[in-house]
Amino acid sequence: MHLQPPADQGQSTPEPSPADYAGRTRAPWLPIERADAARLDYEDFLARYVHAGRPVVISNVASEWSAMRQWTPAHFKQRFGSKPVAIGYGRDMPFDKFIDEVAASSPEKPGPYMYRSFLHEVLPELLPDVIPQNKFAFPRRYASPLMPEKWRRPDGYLKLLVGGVGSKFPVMHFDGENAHAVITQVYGDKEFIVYAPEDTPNLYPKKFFHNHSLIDDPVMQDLERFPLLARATQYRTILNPGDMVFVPAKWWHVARALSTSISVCSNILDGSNWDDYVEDVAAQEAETSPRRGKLIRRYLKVTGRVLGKLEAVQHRSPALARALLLPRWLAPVSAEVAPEPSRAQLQIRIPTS
Ligand SMILES: O=C(O)CCC(=O)C(=O)O
Repeated sequence: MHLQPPADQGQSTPEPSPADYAGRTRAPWLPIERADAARLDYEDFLARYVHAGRPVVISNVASEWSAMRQWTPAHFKQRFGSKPVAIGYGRDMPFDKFIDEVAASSPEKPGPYMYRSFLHEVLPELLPDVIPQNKFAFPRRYASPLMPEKWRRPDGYLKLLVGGVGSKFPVMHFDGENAHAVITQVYGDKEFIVYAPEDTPNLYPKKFFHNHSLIDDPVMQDLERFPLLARATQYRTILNPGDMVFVPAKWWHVARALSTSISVCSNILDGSNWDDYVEDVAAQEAETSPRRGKLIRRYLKVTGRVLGKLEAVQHRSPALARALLLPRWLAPVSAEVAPEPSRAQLQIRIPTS
């Protein structure tokens, strides 16, 4: 799907000087559609974006979070001191040292970008700061008690993303498990770029990590090395505090901090991305045991059908669904019946293997 740009939603992104990029071409881009949380009904969000596979930026999603008032680099430094945190794969650092490097980051010499710190595992102290749940980021089927424990993620893999100006998420990619992604900006500003799945042949996927792209910079493009990139349609936005971008399954994405930036990211799973989720998870399991892969596929297919039926009842008659206690068992179809996760639930340890 290539999207029509909304007429009145252009934004300009501060760009590095072209002189720094000899031989590179500045990419044309279209804005990602925008909506305001107060004017977007949750059911419309599901129909217009989640089930239509269409990205959107929703503003003012998190005004009640204490994170919006408290989270700053100085706050993290003071609160966590030298506690070790995961920055990237196999790379831990004391939090205070990391924050110093974030402060020293510049477009010419970008510092580290934190993208592997899952809140439940490393920073559970931060969980109360992101309650009440941003309803548009609700993890849906990931939170259902019918999900096998190994794949239950009541938090949708909630994690912290922090970087200084010029730093960026290390690779353009789409999320594993065919998950939808949601990134909510808490502090500072971040440029966010997405490409539709239809552009995959133009985005140079890596051979063994087919959801990672070889493209090093989608803004100042190396068209000699990546000529097909000129055919791809880039969508771009700037996330400001309180903005959340919804990135549908299989949409490529990458982000770059325009100032010191703090955000949280999580994933959504529901009927719209279930079938390929099942195939992804079954293939993962089959790598160690083909028999287990088959069993998991069968189990998840049945679970998907059951959840689909229960969700349909809830969609048609929320009152009946409530009487049948369905909201306890499934991913809610409406935020009005979405259970607010209790603190106890938020403190459970999410199994990682
Ligand atoms: O840095 C970002 O906002 C991108 C996050 C992301 O894509 C991810 O964690 O998978």
